[in-house]
Amino acid sequence: MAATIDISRFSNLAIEAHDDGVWVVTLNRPSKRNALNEATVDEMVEFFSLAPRAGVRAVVLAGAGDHFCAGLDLVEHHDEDRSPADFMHVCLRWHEAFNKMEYGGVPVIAALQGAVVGGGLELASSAHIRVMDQTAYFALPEGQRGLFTGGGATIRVTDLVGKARMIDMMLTGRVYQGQEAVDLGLAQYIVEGSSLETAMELARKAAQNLPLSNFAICSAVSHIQNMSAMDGAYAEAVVAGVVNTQPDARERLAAFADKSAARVRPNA
Ligand code: 1HE
Repeated sequence: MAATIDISRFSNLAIEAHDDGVWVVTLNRPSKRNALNEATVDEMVEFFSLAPRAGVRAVVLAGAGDHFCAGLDLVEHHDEDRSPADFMHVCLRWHEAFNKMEYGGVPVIAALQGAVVGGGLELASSAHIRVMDQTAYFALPEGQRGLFTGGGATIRVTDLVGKARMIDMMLTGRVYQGQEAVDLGLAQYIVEGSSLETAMELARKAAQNLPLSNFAICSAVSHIQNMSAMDGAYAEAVVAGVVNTQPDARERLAAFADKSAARVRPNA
């Protein structure tokens, strides 16, 4: 059942495991602005397939260099001169990777800087939390390139910003950045300093939750969104039945009952 992740197998991703169960996965083609070629997506499928069974408590997803990710590798796409069927399979592979992130049950926190564009935004929108720095900007330049989104933007970016803004971004190449991007939901945090540092703090915090609680949060919420309200409520009850009676939670509940656990207070 348990899996191991052999870091030496990865070259397009730089992977680093920390003692507290936080893993840092870095898109590592900065000279190509971390554009997503087929090999990188294959490595993402491999990592995110293994992570839920390998004791990974949280993942920070980052991009090396000044840009998070420039989206589809346009040069590879040009050189491969793909058939419709070929590109459909490329997209299905992206979906496999991104679904494993969103539905895998391990918290994924994206640390964003510079361009988060096209497929880069599709990738970022598959993470559970997005932290941007002051340089980060979001766009869907597919329209200008004679392309269309294929990595889930029609679902995930539309979920974040709504249909009208998504269509505007695609038609006009509109760029969002700064506080406005947070206000629209493209990121949940904007920081003055390094997005990686804040993403690490958030990941360490999430990693302290019980794994089964995190599994439910980072899998059930997304699944339930795809259901009718009736079925979703039913699924929620079933998941809560399992999670909320887990033996590992008893210690935390006891600490609340004996008043030794921290209380929820407003920020100072
Ligand atoms: C790339 C890519 C790429 C850079 N594919 N190679 N995505 C886009 O339309 C974004 C395209 N990229 C850009 O607009 C810019 O490159 C950036 C704003 C991200 C960065 O600008 P800059 O000035 O720092 O870099 P650059 O000089 O444009 O590029 C540096 C190198 O990265 C250069 O390679 P070199 O070998 O000539 O040095 C570029 O070719 C390479 N590079 N971006 C391949 N995207 C499943 S459907 C998804 C649909 C999409 O994602 S459409 C793609 C949208």
